[in-house]
Amino acid sequence: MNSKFSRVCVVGLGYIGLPTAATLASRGLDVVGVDVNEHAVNTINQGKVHIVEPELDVLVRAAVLSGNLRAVTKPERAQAFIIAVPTPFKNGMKPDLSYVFAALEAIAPVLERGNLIILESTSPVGTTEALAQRLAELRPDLGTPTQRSCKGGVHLAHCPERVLPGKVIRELVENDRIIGGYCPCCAAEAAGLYKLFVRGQIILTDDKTAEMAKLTENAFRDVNIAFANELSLICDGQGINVWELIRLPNRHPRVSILQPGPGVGGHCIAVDPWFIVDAAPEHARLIRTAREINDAKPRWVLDKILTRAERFKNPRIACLGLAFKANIDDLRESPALKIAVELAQCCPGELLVVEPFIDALPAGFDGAANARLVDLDEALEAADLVVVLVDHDVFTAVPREALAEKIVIDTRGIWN
Ligand code: SAJ
Repeated sequence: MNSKFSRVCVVGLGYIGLPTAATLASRGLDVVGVDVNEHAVNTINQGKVHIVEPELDVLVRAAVLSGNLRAVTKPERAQAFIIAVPTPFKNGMKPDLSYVFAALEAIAPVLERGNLIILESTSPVGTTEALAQRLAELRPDLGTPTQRSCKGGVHLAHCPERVLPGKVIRELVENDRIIGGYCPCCAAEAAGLYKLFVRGQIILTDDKTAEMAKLTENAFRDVNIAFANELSLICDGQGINVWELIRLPNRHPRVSILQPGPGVGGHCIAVDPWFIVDAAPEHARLIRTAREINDAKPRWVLDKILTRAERFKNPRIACLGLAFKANIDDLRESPALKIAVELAQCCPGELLVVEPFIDALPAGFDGAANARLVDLDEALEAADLVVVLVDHDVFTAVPREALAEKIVIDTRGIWN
């Protein structure tokens, strides 16, 4: 394909940056991936991956073998720079943009006139504009974009990533892509890059609207999950099976309720709605309440487990899953992890943790002598209580006979 972009530098080789870098490399571009984590850089240069995501290993191996993808610890010159670093929150649910600004500062020395900078990290409204201001300070010589015009200097856009962990490789290509330009010329430049690999529609807007669009998608999902979680508490008190219940209104043509669970985890849905609340605390009442409902669910599950365990002097509790959702290894903000760690601290018995996607218990369990990482068969054999915290396929496939005479707490409704 004829394109002005032949060399791209991707800053941040995590769940978004690495798949994006490998996808661009698979389209024949020369891609330099940058990460401060040397272990990640070395692993990628061996054609391997440091994270679990279906099909990513094959894509990265091919990209590295072809010579189109290289990982380094410092940015190098390129025509386009993609920033895909974390935007967590810090104390008081305030956005922590330190990684984004550190990435900009790292690329600033190698930038040239005409380059394109894309912010993919989910960001509060105004972040792209703040980057433009910072860039003007860092490299006044570049004709950096100011006052909504790039004046033919450096182009800047926010193109939020919107892929679902577990389906990243497919969604990266097939999803529609929102491109928010700092000015219309910036948006057009960025569209030229995404056209190289996106099969979905490319929709142009301004940077602020793009920032808010991404936050809105995740807040919408959070509110819908909070509705399901609230229903699960109501149904529990009334002796109604919430999963059976939800199937019924969902047969209505205009009702589509999501699923309750042990809480909402991950680095996106459990975090991003707070960026809206932080910016408009007086108006974002529903969004805040949804966050509070979802954040309270792990405590409710924990209390339920402890109540059911009371009849045993030293209960053996099998906790199935630690990840924040099914079939991935990601433990960030995971409600399952929160519940299991607390259980290890307050349970008098033994905790048999099953998580097929990790090799050792994470740091949260340090000092918890009563907790062990075991395989599924051992846990099912020994446990008095079986608690499903994650709907990994291997758990869904457990034959019902293996659960006979066990107390089962199924927070995901997989054995309904
Ligand atoms: N969950 C439920 N019930 C449901 C659906 C999800 O309890 O019915 C829980 C999950 O178990 C998990 C959490 O919510 O703990 C979040 O999982 P998810 O699958 O809803 O979303 P993420 O965080 O993996 O990815 C989301 C996606 N956003 C939307 O679907 C609107 C994805 O498209 C975004 O790219 C991603 O956030 C992101 O990076 O922002």
